[in-house]
Amino acid sequence: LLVFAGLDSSPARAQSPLRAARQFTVEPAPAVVSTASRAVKDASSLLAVEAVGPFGQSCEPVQIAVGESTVCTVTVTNESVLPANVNVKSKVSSNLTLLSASGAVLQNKNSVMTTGSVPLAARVDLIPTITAVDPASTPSTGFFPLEDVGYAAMPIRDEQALNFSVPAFSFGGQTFDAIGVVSNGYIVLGGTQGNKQIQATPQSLPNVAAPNGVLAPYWTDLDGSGSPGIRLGKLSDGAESWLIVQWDVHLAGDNSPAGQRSMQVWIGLNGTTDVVYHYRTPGQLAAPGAGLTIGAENPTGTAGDQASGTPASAYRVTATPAVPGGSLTYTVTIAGKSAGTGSFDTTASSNQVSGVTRMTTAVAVV
Ligand SMILES: [Ca+2]
Repeated sequence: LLVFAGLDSSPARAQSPLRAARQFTVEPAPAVVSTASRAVKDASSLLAVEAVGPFGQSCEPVQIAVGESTVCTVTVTNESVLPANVNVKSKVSSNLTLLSASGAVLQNKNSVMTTGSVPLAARVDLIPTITAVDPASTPSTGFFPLEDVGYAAMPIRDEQALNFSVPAFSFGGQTFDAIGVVSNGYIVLGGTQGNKQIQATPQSLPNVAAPNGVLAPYWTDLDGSGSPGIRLGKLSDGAESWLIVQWDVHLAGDNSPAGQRSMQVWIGLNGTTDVVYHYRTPGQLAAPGAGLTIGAENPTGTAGDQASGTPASAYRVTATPAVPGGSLTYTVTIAGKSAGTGSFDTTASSNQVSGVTRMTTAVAVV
């Protein structure tokens, strides 16, 4: 038995054995907030930058009288995915004098430095993993046709994305409240910002080139024109609710029955990573000529996973959260020696970055 509520239209009452196992309440679907297509130019670059940083410092206050003191704080964080050994040193201009340091060692009245190279742990990425699962182990026990419960299809063209504001959901410890649904069989977490995120050629995941942050139940060259398109639904079983994205599209250039492709992404709205892919015809989908990726990728495109072959079952995507890289902080107390403009200067070097990173904070003595 299915329970329906919150719909204006009267939904069909058809049931399949697959769906008899669970009762769902039907809720209003999110609406399209924007669309993007390959016709729209996008100048932004989405490549991830790997570096040791941010490197920051500040002094409080930045103006002192002769004989008064100020406290400066230096922080260096390893944002690379490799461990880094970092050397940091600071010095003051001649009208300032160092009184004390915490977290670093005074060399003399003008300079302070870390004790040798300080090892900073690598940043760990959000890492998605995809696993084939028995559809019967999932909440819907299989593909749950949203048209059966009254959700209308939204047309989608070839090479197009529909962006939706959606109820907040968690993926690998990050929260998203928008998705971009691309006609080529994948979702972009957070929504698409331009045409670089609409790609007909599936990537081998991970790939730092756009699109990144993809949930791809069936990424290949697909076309929604002349097909129903996209349905978005929200179903609840009373205890949990799910956002469901459904594609009813076709292989580019083949709107025959053999070219039809219908798949769903179920996203649990429960504060944890809960993502499942379903197919209307599992095991019967010939591999498309344009290639096929069934997988998931993190928002920076630096970690991802994919299944091999054509969909033979349902898939579950899990994700381990990112862990920030190690950081070091030291503070120094500086006194004003003579009136004039002065500065607190810090340099940082690392075995992961060539050259030296430099930062200067002006400290005025009045
Ligand atoms: Ca990518």
